[in-house]
Amino acid sequence: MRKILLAGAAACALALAGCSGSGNTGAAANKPTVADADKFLADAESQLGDMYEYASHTAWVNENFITYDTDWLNSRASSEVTQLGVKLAVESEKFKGLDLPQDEQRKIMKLRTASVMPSPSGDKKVADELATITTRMQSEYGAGKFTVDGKALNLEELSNIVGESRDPAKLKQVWEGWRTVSPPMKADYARMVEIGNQGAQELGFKNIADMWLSTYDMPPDQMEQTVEKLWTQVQPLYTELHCYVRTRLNQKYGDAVQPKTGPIRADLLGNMWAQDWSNIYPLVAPRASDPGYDLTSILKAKGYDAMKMVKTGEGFYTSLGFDPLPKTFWERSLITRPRDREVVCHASAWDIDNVDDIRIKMCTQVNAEDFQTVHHELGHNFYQRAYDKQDILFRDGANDGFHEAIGDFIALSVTPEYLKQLGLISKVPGPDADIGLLMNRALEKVAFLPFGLRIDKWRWQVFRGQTTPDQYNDAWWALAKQYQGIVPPGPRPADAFDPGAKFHIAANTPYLRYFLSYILQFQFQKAACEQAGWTGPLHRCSIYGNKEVGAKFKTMLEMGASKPWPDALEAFTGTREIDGTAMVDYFAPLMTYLKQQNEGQSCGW
Ligand code: X8Z
Ligand code: ZN
Repeated sequence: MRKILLAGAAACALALAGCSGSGNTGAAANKPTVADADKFLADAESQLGDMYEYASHTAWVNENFITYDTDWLNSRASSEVTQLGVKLAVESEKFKGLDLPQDEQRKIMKLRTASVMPSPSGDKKVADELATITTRMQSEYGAGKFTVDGKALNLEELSNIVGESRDPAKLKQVWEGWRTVSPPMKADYARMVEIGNQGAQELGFKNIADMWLSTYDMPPDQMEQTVEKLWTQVQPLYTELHCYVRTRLNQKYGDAVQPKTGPIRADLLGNMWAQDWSNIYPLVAPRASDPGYDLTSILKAKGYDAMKMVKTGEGFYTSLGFDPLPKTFWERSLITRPRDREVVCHASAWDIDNVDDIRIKMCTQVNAEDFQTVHHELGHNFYQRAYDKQDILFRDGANDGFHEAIGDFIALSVTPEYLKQLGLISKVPGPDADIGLLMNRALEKVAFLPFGLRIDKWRWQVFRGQTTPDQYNDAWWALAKQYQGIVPPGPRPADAFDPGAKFHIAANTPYLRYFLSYILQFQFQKAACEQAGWTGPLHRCSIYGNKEVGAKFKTMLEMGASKPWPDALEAFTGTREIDGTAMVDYFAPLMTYLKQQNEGQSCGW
């Protein structure tokens, strides 16, 4: 999701600066009353609504036409958003300790914790500097190119090579090439951290990590423990998948390229960041369990284009009882990469006016991965629309993991049965294809988990000062090895800043949300299929067309951020705990298969 935040150019959630503990406002003489708090919040929401709308238009233009001037405009708007947010957060401090209604306490808490990257209050110069830095990094990423065989290639083109090539030398060249985009960002990144930490500390947080972790309706250390619990639950599944994939890559490429033991070479996994391995499905497919179709080829063969993919995605949501997307969605969205200008192509969903001006911005390609991403982005839009009757500060996800999980949950219903209903395949493969189907999904979902975790593990270390700028790159790869069991294809240059070659670092978007989303979406799926009365294996369950489930789902979405996230989870699933068991159960038959296949191997790295 894309929404204008304090941080400036980049962001994905309605957000404002936090404020706690500084105690620097609120004159004792004029003790504020509950009525003052009501008025303050009403004014704050009105100002924020206006500011977000203005800054969203600016960011939209900037990201759709990256130029010197749109960077300038976006930096200015983003600085204004930051300054307003910090100011309001500081002002809200004076209502601390008042016996306010729960809603209002929650709104003040949202003001306190929603900032992604605050600057110190009352300092326009530093706010401008921060906004310039964040805009510049994002635009450098968006316009990034690397020349292969005399042709300057953009990220999609480079990613396509990483997805399709089986030539280790070519893979290494392209993988390393994309990472030449980010060294110029390193000094900016370090300065951003410096400013952001000052901002966070003024607002009463230890650092930005503490602030980011304070957005989950529990103390930050408890949230970190929750994340550890989840990782412990799913880690065994990842270790088995890693082991199995490593063996198959060894068989394909030989010991010199991919040894039988130890970590996996990152560029062999079919994705620029090794976060989604589904592109190497053909290399690792279970030998006797072929589903008999390849969604990318089918979409192409059936003449799907980007627009038809988005329309098909919309059709899923309307089948659940959601209203169709507004006409303006189709007029204002960017659905394919324009030929003649620089664009931030990383897929995003926008809510420009916080009501109905919802859009996506995506350089859609006709393939299975983008079919999934279309459902993902639309999930953001349908969520935004569902909570548009909430007050401004509650027009947000129950937590950011929920926002990311909506569309992915819907896409879990893209089963063979559903593809047959769409007329994309003529025959639904039988149970002997189950392991193949699950393998495909695991390459996307299970492979992602340690990646989803280690991105913010790195940032938390950086924000806490445990990793200094001279250690940025080494710490990045130490975590990649520790969690994902992957290594770069060769030594990294001294000036490398590989974190900046991942969108969410360059664009300053928190990442824990995706880890949480990959857990939550399976909880949603389990609950939805139970509601639908499904008794077969979960990976074969599609809720397409189920209006009853749709209505219940919508009830959760309409709550927005008005209640603590466990309330929202309970409304749809009946449980208040985020828990990895649903995901583990979903993949249980695959786990059995992987263990059999891995027998005799020494798994791990
Ligand atoms: O960034 C995204 C979405 C937009 S919120 C396309 N995702 C993460 C990524 O690409 O790194 C979805 C999966 C993880
Ligand atoms: Zn998203």
